Amino acid sequence: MSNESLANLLKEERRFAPPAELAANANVTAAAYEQAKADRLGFWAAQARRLSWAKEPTETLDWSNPPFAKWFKDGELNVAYNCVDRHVEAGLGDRTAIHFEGEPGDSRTITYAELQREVSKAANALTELGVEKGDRVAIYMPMIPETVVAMLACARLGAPHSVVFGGFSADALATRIEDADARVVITSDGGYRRGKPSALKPAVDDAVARVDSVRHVLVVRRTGQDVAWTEGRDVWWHEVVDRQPETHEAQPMAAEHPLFILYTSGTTGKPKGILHTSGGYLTQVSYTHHAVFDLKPETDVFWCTADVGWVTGHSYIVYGPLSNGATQVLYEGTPDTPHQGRWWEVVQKYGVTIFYTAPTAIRACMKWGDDIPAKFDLSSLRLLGSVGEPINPEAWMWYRKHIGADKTPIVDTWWQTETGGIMISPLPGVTETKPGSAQVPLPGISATVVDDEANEVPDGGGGYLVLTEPWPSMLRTIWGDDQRYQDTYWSRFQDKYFAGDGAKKDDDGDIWLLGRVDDVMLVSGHNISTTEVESALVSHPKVAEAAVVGATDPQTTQAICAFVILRGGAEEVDGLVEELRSHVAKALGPIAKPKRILPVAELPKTRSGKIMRRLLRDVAENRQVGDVTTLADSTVMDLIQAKLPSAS
Ligand code: 6R9
Repeated sequence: MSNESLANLLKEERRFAPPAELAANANVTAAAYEQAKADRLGFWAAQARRLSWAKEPTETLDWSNPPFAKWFKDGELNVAYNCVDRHVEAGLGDRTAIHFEGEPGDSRTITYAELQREVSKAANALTELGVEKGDRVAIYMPMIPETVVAMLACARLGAPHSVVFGGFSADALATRIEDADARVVITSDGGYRRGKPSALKPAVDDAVARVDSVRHVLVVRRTGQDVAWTEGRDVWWHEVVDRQPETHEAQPMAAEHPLFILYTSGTTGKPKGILHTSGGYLTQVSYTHHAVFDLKPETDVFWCTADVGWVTGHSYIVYGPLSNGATQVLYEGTPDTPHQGRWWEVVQKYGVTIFYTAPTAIRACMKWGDDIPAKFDLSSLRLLGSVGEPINPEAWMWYRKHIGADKTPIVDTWWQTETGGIMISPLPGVTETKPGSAQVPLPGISATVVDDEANEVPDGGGGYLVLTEPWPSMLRTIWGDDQRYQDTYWSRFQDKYFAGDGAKKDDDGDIWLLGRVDDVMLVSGHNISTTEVESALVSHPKVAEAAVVGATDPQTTQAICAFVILRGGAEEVDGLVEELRSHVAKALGPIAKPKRILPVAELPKTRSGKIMRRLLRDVAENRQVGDVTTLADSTVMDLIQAKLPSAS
């Protein structure tokens, strides 16, 4: 296989230096790279001291049985104590922890002192329901404060939580409850989505009926809609939590005590229960939140728009920000309810200073038009972040210009459910940023790009992203399946962690992520990245979004087939498809010219916003479309197929 085409496609020359003021006051400077390089374990041992330990660890890493890592193994701490109580003990009880904004417009402000009381009551309630250290608790909730409280209450008791995204079906929930053998499920009657109450309890009733491990279902009343009730099993949160004592003594846990299981959807096979533990996980999410977002807890208002059902919500809504004593926004609903400026209205209302979202959302905002954010005062913003997919350079430029007033730095953060915390990202006070690149492994993180034979590629080369040293917030295993953990992540390139992403290094050695390797195309002997062709398409003024797949082709092995969403409802005019094909050929070279381009109204996405190219490949190859259960909107595929003149 040739990797050079992967390496030499897109040339991005734009550079953005950190704003001088931010650089001068940055939490982390270039010295951190040097310190970590000189003594990686010493660096992480120092970061662990950001936390409050009941027993300080003396050993940083035990890697005697790779790939099974133990970080800070003789240390003891309580994660919830670190996220809540210690801030109250430090006199910060009156600081706002959460500005909650419900979709219908209701709002609540919760201070750290209130959060401490709520978490203590919830921990007492779970204890009354029989939850003990080590028991698993499933959480199936909307984006409301009780969700955060429930997670912290579990952490406080050492009962690993398994948060299942509220948009998942009863089926998906049942599989996950069963795999983790959860004893209690915490849910709500429903949540508000797209302007109306959306029920959650029926899916729980359905799922719990199919498994036998669940003893209790704890139900938060959010929407007030009718719910079916199983006496003895179901209990209302307000009945059992509200009457509990407001104090609870947090017990220290061993650093390697399991904190949570989070299932990754995965495109094939049974979902993988990614296991994260306490001390190393909290160290890395706390450090990365401080370093990458330059958080000043006294003055910043942080907002991560992810759902807590995804790892981004775990690490950068719950554990990272709260361990740092941050003030943050928690928003329940969708970005376009009741209007397409809702997010910017929330930024204006709370004076959000740091905003973290996904490329899919940025592209949606581009599609809705520049005039929408322009109606709001976004001048409080000083830092923007991106996560979840490669961000197309044009989306990056739009984000900076229309949300960031052409001056805020953007941190493009690469990481995974498995890595637990951010791994590759610019540092906002240090790195000269490049649109579309996550650029550099963080201090203390060892990442590189290798070829098929596991050799590191030179600058300018392309191949596979690997992590070459263990890191504190790494997954410890796949729940109940050590073998699958080894096979999936540690067998392809001997002792290196294989992330499953294609990547290249540019001439400066900076890393560019090129999408999942399953999505890389092989065209006439050249590996071509779907990400790069998509970015070339999105750089055309008429294109808002693009998804590219390789379809089997008798002449060229695979032929590039693109699905595009036109911008601002642009009309599909004669000659536009031809213009777009030439545009890609001009940007990337003739080899990357799509054979077919099909304008569509929507693209198939997972519920966390990642494009599901597998389904588009089915369409492009004229096959029956495969499993659509993880799609956010399963009607999208019908729309796309209806547009096809003939699928050949
Ligand atoms: C945090 C999260 C992980 C996969 C990952 C990669 C893609 C995430 C990215 C990115 C390019 C970025 N990904 N961030 N690709 N640039 N900044 O999204 O976790 O849901 O497990 O997905 O997402 O393909 O391997 P998860």
